[in-house]
Amino acid sequence: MTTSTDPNSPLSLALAQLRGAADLEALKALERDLLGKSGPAGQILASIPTLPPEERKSAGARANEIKRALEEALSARKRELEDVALAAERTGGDFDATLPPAPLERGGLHPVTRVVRDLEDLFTSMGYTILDGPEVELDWYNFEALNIPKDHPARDAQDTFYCDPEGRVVLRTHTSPVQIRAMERMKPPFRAIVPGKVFRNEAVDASHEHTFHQMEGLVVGKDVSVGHLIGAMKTLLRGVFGKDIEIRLRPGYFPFVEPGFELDARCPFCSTGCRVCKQSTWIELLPCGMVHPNVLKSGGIDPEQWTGFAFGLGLSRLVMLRYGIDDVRHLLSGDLRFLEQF
Ligand code: FA5
Repeated sequence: MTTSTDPNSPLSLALAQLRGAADLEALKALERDLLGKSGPAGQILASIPTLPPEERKSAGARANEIKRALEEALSARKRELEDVALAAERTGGDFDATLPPAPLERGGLHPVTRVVRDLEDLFTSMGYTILDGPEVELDWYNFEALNIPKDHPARDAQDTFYCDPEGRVVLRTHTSPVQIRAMERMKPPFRAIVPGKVFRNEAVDASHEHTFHQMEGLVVGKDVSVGHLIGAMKTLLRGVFGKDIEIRLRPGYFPFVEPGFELDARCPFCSTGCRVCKQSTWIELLPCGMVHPNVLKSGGIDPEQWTGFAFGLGLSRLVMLRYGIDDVRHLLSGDLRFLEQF
């Protein structure tokens, strides 16, 4: 703020001096001179007792205006000089404003995010909807509605973090509860995938985390069959590994599918056996199956009219396979040395 347009007024001269201060030292000296008793505001204040009473008020206001203008100019110049000093310090004292700036450090996408985005692109291109569901889930959705009543032995396979003493609320142990939520919300026919975080209260090692990612898939329609399931799984693997991958189905037990399968994929890294496939040439990858009629009923869908398939991809393990990561615990470690590699 300037309060005078006369370039030779004491205020204009003082402002010009402040703006032209060569360094912080000089600025400090100017502050002493210009904002002290002998500065333009100080002089007006000193003259007030000698003025006629009717002029004193306006003289006081003018002195305050000048003081404010000088303080603003002082702190603006101080900021400029500090920036210059800082830049000089950073460049070893030789600050050259004409040099190009140091390159910005760029972040990267987390490997799980990369794989999720690729899978989302792949599945949306096939007409699938992407769904989300709560990580803190009701026991009903996580277990009961999926045909896993209380005391069912299948609960033991998914060590659960309970959130309340009655056991009504849990951290979801898999993405399958979103099957029921999807059925409640969407009218068949529909196809959906659900990438998300899940939690299990289990001993942690190189292939087991307490918090990891899965991706559920659910298709409900007329006459949906195991053939459709196999076709979808082959497309998924082609999308992830960029080539056709041989698969095989073994029987697998999950109370919410019937029949249930464990889908193994031919190892994408070898033909005779390697460390990744534990010398077997097969990798256990994808539990899946035909949706159990009880589950359709829990979701409000008539199993006489509709059938469906579901799969529960171990996303964290797939990410490890794709990027050759040897320990699942790296994924959520937040260790920049790991993350910077992607
Ligand atoms: C399930 O969670 C079922 N909901 C999958 C399913 C969905 C079956 C739909 C049928 C139909 P399972 O407990 O096997 O199944 O876990 C699925 C995958 O999650 C496993 O194959 C494995 O890749 C991964 N997984 C399981 N536990 C861990 C863990 N502690 N750390 C990292 N990945 C894990």
